[in-house]
Amino acid sequence: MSQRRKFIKQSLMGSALFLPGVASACAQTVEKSPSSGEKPLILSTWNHGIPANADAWAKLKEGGSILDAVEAGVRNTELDMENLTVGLQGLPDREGITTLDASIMTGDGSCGSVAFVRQIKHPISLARAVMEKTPHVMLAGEGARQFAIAQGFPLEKEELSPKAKAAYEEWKKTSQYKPIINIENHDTIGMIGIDAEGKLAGSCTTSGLAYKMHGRVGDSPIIGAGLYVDDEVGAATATGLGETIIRVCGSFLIVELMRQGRTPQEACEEAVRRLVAKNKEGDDIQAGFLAINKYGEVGAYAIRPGFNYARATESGNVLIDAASYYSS
Ligand code: SD4
Repeated sequence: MSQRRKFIKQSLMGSALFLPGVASACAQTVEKSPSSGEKPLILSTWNHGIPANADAWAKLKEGGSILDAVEAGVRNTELDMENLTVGLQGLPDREGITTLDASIMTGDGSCGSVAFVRQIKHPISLARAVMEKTPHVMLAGEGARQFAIAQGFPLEKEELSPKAKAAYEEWKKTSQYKPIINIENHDTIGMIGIDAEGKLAGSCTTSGLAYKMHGRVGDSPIIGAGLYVDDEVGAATATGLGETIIRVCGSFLIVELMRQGRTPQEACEEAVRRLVAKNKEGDDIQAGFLAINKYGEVGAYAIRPGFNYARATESGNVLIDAASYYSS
């Protein structure tokens, strides 16, 4: 962002602080995440974005496409036994079954996704197979599993990981169904990237909300909600309480705002404002967005503090704290 625009924004924010009732809602939006403008560039949500970015970067360096890179990157997270929000090690639904959602998209409009799928170690690769080998965009549940078998994906044994099992046993003591995502309860990976020629791709994979209703599908496999990519404009991905993100078509909204001239940062901020305005879920929720435009500029913004993301360029792979709508 130019110094002039930054100054105007800061002045506006400064004046907003004097309006009664506006202060808390507008706090903390000023400091932008650094916009590198560098290409290639890979961005992903949360701390585990660092190893995921490293794998994506390695794939690019060995001559893979940006699509290959965003697939390889999140496959790392799908195998991360410490992550209880991605992959088969993720926390189960309220019936004790782990079900997965994933999507993948390239900037020419090609996309594929799977939802409510069981026993598949790499749902992101299954989403890619839907994109490349079927006339459809989305397969769900048993149909997705049947397609996986037909494509030669191994079916994993349906059992909870030790950490997920222990957490589920604990949860069953109260069986409290309160689908919140706050800052301690998240970890979905959304990854977006741009190659040296300006081609974009993105991926998103999750086990969704812990203890969700059986059959619940979040934003991550929904093209336009958890992920959207357009080579003419840029890309966006989301993390957090999926219901709130679906309600505003979050990732599509951000790409469309960028198309109309907003920077990635401005677009993410507007999407969060829209989401908060439509949010009926209560006050304790978290959702965050990441975006890049076709120039390789970056935006990131969340409802609450605590959202971070990993950014990989030629100059390194670093973790960055995103600004948020509410301050701590
Ligand atoms: C969902 N958006 O299923 C996902 C959850 C998430 O970090 O992002 N967790 O609602």
